[in-house]
Amino acid sequence: MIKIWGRITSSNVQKITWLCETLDLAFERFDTGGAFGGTRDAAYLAMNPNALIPTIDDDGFILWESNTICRYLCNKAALAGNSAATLLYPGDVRARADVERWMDWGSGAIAPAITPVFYGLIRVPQEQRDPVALRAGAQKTCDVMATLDQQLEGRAFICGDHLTLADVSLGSNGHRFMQLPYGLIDFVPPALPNLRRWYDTLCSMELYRNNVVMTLT
Ligand SMILES: N[C@@H](CCC(=O)N[C@@H](CS)C(=O)NCC(=O)O)C(=O)O
Repeated sequence: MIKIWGRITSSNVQKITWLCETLDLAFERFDTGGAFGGTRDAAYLAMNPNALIPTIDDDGFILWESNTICRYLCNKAALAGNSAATLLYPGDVRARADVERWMDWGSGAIAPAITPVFYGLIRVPQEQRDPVALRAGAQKTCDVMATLDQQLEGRAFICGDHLTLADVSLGSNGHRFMQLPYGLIDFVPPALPNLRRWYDTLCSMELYRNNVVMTLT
């Protein structure tokens, strides 16, 4: 059974548990990181020297970096004949590169934009909030998300008509983006209708709701 270290409130852990359930892979998750701590314990650092979550152990194979974990789990499942894995992570080199492009874009563009806004609005006490910086961060996040909105024009999912690892990888920050309490800093995000439709579609999927759609904490 796959072991996963990481609290479920982490966007990077949510994508792994959502993927495991989508692929029907059995796993056991250990609350780690944030208020649970444990990431600086010697045993954890021996697995993941970054002191970050998630980390997995698949029958003795230790792996960190959430997108790499997603690709590994899909590759392994596909080799075992799991047809859901080949839909999520296509074998065709161009289709696969398209999926990987959006996964990398999520790490390189969305995560650095949304993470400070998420922390500022959800985890920083009100008296310590910097509304001017947060409004600028929220605007930057919306500018980045506008690229995703454009990609979703005429497409049900990021890379076409079915769910791929691109959606699994970006879906957790998609939930955060849609649910952040922008009113706390008097910020009104633009409509981004394609993004809204994509999010609504994901919300109609039981495994997304079970693993990702939760109160932001
Ligand atoms: N690029 C890494 C980022 C990992 C990361 O930043 N994880 C955050 C949670 S989303 C973390 O470990 N924060 C410290 C903590 O929760 O204790 C990945 O995708 O796995």
